[in-house]
Amino acid sequence: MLPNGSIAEPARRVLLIENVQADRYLLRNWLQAEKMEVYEAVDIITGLAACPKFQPNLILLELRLPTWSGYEVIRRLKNDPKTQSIPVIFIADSALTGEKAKGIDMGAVDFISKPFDPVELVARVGSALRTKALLDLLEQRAHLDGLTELGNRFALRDRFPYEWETCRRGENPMAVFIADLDHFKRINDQFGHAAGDEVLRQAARTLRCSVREGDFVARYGGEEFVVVAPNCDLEGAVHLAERFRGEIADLKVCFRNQRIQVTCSVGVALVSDQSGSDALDVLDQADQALFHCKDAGRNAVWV
Ligand code: GH3
Ligand code: MG
Ligand code: MG
Ligand code: MG
Repeated sequence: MLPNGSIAEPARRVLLIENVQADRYLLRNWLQAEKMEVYEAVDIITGLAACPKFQPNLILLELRLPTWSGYEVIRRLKNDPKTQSIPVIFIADSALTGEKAKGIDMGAVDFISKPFDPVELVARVGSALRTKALLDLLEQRAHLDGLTELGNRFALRDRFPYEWETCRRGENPMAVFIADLDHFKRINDQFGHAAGDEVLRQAARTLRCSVREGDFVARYGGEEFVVVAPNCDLEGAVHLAERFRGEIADLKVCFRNQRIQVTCSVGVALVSDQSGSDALDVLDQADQALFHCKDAGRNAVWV
């Protein structure tokens, strides 16, 4: 998003999968003339292999490829989490209306027909790229907490199972922390809600800077943050939790000439061989550990 609120120019990377050389040549030239970055692939295998590096914003796909049918390609693209959000425009035979309907039904956003009309091609590709940019922005916003710009619960819900599975497969431990600001209500009552917001922002920034690379921080609730730390054993978890606690306690938030101090309590749960329990159980364990901290007087860590 630009400062004036409008959407920035969408990224324009187009993966062109077309086995007919003459068509590929035409399409590439028209798209490049519109300042689009084009990656050409002669078949679907080469096309898919290029995706991780090229990161296309759109796939322009010939339906009549020799190996798999175009429908099979669309089905595979839409079933793979890594490619399913990339819009597909397919190249259809203008005589076959059933073909066009089927491609759209299977998840393609649009089609272009042969013989190509370059003006129409550029308009359809441009429109799909703008929609894709908007969807990406929405997706990003939907996973961000508006106040602290940390991930929100949706982000945590998406990330948690992935990290957990990765650690389990490698038989590595993982630690989950819930850090809850102590007596935060008093801060709001004493300094006002805007000051409370500033404390939340700075506490979030402190946590984000304090975690290791590869750890994940989310705002879990009002004044509660969750940290997911893959490859972290008991000793590492205690060390990290103490670091969070200490850095929040050292934080001095200046707001309208007032200095505000805050502490936090950190509940920790370890995931080692958690067969049978799920993500919610682990957060629940961290929450119970947090309860012990509060019970023991706050500004504390409990595993
Ligand atoms: P404890 O030590 O037991 O955690 O006490 P606490 O006061 O921190 O906890 P409590 O759950 O009683 O109160 C949390 C407060 O956080 C109440 C709520 O108004 C405040 N809060 C939640 N979200 C926000 C926010 O976005 N901004 C501000 N300023 N305050 C918030
Ligand atoms: Mg709380
Ligand atoms: Mg609290
Ligand atoms: Mg509370």
